[in-house]
Amino acid sequence: MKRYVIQKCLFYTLNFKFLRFVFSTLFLFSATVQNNFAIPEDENWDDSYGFSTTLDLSGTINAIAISSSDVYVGGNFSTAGEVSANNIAKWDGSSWSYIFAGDCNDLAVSGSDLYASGDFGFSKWDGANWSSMNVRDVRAIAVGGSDLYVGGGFTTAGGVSANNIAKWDGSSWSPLGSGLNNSVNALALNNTDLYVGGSFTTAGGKSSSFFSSWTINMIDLELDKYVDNPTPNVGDHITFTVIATNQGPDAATGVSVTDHLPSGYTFVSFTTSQVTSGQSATLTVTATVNPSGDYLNLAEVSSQNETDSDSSPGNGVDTDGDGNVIDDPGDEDDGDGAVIIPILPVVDLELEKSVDNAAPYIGDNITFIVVATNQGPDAATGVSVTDHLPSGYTFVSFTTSQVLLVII
Ligand SMILES: [Ca+2]
Ligand SMILES: [Ca+2]
Ligand SMILES: [Ca+2]
Ligand SMILES: [Ca+2]
Repeated sequence: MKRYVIQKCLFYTLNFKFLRFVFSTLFLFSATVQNNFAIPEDENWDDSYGFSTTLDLSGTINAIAISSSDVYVGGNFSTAGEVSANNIAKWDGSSWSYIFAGDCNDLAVSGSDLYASGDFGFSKWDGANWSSMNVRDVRAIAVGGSDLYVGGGFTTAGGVSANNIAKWDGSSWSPLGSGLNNSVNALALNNTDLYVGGSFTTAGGKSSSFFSSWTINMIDLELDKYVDNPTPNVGDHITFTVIATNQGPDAATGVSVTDHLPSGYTFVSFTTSQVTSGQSATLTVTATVNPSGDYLNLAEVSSQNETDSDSSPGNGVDTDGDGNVIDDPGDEDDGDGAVIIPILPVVDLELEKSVDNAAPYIGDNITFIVVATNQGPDAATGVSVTDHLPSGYTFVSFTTSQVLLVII
């Protein structure tokens, strides 16, 4: 068609050559056309599927999905290459095969399954059979790991209430919060951010102008720490308890809590436990109170796999910088501290010494009795008594009684 028009122009050029400016204009036009013909075809594009080939498709393609080395195309066509095909076909790198379906508007591969949406609804092809996914009017599909996200114009997915967007985890449907107030036409997933576009004006009840994003695997870790005795004696055993709780809505994985026992304590033992729901975990640390040192004990969530809605792991406990780290509502909720005020024990040791015979003969055996008594109020430990037998005596024997060390 284009070549015909050019020849016609040249013809007019010959007939109106006396009009100089017209000739000039037409000459320029002619030169431009010649330049177009000089442009080589792009080597990047593959012409294997052209109309004159045996691999051509007979209608429009709306979606493409990749599964390993296979490429699925979906659209509105009746033949793929030399095989009859209804709207979905597979290209294995050398030939077409087909999967019978209605008009297809989107495709996605998750695991070994092909998911397709179209005038037939939303269905899964497992390589041998179609099965309905029980969602109507799906217009966009995104795959994240083993999860599948679909958007469209629906209020239920597999019987579960879901407003225009839903997640399929391989076995069941679930909504994404309260969803969108109007239809979803586009989805794209980037790590943990699912971007959503459509005709909606609210997303999750929040104002949103036709575009929003949903954070996948949102969690809310909270951490509380306390000590069983805030005023122990030096030398006492005390126990710190750290409770990490996930307020959800999604499951938390890879959660690590860091608790550095400061210099005011000597480590004794620890235990961990996880409640059956998997939503909270408890760490207890037993330590001895040292006579001096740092007694402020901090604990914080130091890592996790998912995104926390209101805190970041490993950024310190005093996140508001006010110096308070103990149950401070101004700090992030994934860290906490506990402190003690150590008390030096007070004792009152008394010692009394007596001899059983104050006027013995030379050579007699006599007995000295040393009584050490603790009048308290705290326990006395590490008590030593020294008794040097002077040169006027020769040692014979000694006995001790635990009574001497009993605390009063
Ligand atoms: Ca949190
Ligand atoms: Ca606390
Ligand atoms: Ca934090
Ligand atoms: Ca603080």
